[in-house]
Amino acid sequence: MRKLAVVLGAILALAMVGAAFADTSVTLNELNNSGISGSAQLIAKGNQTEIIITETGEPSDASEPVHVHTGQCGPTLGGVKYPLKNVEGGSSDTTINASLASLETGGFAINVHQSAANIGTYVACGNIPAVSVTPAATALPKAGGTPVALIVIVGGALVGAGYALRRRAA
Ligand SMILES: [Cu+2]
Repeated sequence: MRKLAVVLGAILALAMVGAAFADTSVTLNELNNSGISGSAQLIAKGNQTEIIITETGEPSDASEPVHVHTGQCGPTLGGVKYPLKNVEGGSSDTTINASLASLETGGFAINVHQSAANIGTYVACGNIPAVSVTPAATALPKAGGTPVALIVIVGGALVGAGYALRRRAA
């Protein structure tokens, strides 16, 4: 029973670590009374990131340009860094040539425009949050988005705990 608990704990811990590093959710907030809001899921894929946008309130015939911009939503929003596929029918799915870590600096936002003709009208925007990563984790390669250092630390701690339990049981 104890061994089973340790194994289940290890699986749960690794799943939690993986979830914390493997993707990010960005809330897209309504702008200019557009009635449009939603979210973007950023999924780490090595040197690439898949960005899946889901919106509510988009007019059925709309095709909204959307980009990763430099800066943050509001007065500091900068230029287009990575174009994404237009949001149509409330969704957009694009894989860009940038790692998730390179986007999580606090210097990028996802901005949705009303249309190609009304590119200057913003309908929704969300800031990509900054994520602080420990130096040890950044120095090592990642396995499926999970820093190897964390797997080693968590795995080592759990193996140690299991060994202690076995010794106590013997
Ligand atoms: Cu834009």
